[in-house]
Amino acid sequence: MGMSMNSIPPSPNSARIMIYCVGLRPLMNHRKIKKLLVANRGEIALRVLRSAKEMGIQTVAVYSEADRHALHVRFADESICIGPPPSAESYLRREKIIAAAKATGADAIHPGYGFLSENEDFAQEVIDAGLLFIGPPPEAIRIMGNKIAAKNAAAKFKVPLVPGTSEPITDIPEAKKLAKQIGYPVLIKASAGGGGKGMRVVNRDEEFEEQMERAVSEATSAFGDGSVFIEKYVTQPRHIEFQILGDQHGNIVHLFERECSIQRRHQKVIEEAPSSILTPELRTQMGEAAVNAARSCGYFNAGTVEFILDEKMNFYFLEMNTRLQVEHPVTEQITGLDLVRLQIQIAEGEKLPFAQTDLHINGHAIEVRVYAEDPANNFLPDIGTLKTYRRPQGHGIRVDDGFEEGMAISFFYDPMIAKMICHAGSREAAIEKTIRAINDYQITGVETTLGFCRFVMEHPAFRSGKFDTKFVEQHFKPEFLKSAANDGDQELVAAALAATAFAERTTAGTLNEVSSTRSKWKQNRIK
Ligand code: MV4
Repeated sequence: MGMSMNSIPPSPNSARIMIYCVGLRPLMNHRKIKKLLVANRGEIALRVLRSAKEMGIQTVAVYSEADRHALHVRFADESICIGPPPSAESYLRREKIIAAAKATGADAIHPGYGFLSENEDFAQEVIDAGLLFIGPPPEAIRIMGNKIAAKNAAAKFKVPLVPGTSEPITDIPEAKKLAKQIGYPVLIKASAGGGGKGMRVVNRDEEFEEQMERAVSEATSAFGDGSVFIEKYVTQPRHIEFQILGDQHGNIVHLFERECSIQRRHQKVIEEAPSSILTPELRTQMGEAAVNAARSCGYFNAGTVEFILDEKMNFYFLEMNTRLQVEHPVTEQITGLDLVRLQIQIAEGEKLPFAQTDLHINGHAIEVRVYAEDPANNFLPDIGTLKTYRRPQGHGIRVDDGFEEGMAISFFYDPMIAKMICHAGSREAAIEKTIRAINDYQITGVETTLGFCRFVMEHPAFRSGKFDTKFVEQHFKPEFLKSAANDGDQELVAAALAATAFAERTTAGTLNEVSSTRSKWKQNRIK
């Protein structure tokens, strides 16, 4: 195995630097990958391994001691242990992963999502080790990892931004003046933040100092970087993100949008493609803005540009995620493309095999995330063993998961069991398919978010397409999952009525039966 390492060309640092100086584009790596190491675990590791295998690429899995018997380990051609269960001692150890690649003779690393996927130092170290990083250039990760730098880069390419400050705030009285100019409510955001961490809403002038101090101290303790900036607060936005793909020859296209407004505490629960509110004109405009945002940081490979859309249908760039995202399958279903295959081809130096005008939306796809969490108990993780685990099947139903019946969901990692993606000809048909598939999904042993996802699918606000990022907060109460016939609470009764179909199915009335459909399944078998 050590021998194959010799076949990897030496690190092309000098060439890279030269080309940087000439055209600001990194080296075109025309290099076929023979062996790929996947620096991740769970469903995404399997997802990436599958595409690699299909392309005839040898595969290497890395695993922590907790994942010795995990599916990604069994599925890969080779595997290598990288340390104890905590991710800080295994999946986050850059040097161990690069050493694993060298030891197995891998010539490329795919980071998946989470873990090291948006770590610019890791990307650079992979390149410096003479390996291909299946992702964007480190410089693009660096720019987009800093929200202020990201906004300034995007602004140069005329991407619309939320009105706000373009530099980190140091002087509080000065910042307060700016907030007044912008107009309350304003939002204080951490420059190093993302995913909602370190954000503070300020409604009035009098609150400014207090919220400012909180934001800075939160940002300092969470990111080791206290720089913050201010934006006008968009009160009930929709979260719409565009998938982009760029090659190393300067071609960038977008693969349309994903609607991600159904979130809970910045955790996405349901995503769909396309969004039900974009007009073709707005889609074109936002798509062009997304491509420009990518261009502004010299991006290539797969990435996602996040926008918020206000009630007047104005859109604003928020940030860019420089990785393959959890919800990428909805885009794959409506475009018919394999994003991981394309990521690999791009890293190999190939040109994009299509132009923007070749791309079309086919039907509608919805993804529901199945977490081992208890929606009746504030979505607390409910780790345990999957006593029963049966996936739904059928035309247009895709399940990306990393478990089999009898396996345990580990306390060390994210409690996502699976993503279920339903694809149909229209949004209505995709919703119906999703509900049927949820009902067919059989999980016992842990509580899951399946019942919650059915609640969303059946809710009039979701069905009408008129909802925003406050949907869960506004419409969901855990009581809906237990019993519809509660007390005289007006709002509760109204919403319970909205969820009638849902309530009728929950005969015994506890979430366990809802999410697992255990009782229903038993009945079916008795009959
Ligand atoms: C905002 C916003 C309103 N106004 N910025 C949340 C995560 C991070 N990506 C940025 N976020 C927001 N930025 C302005 N100027 C509202 C949010 C926001 C949000 C955005 C997308 C999806 C869900 C959200 C939930 C709460 C707040």
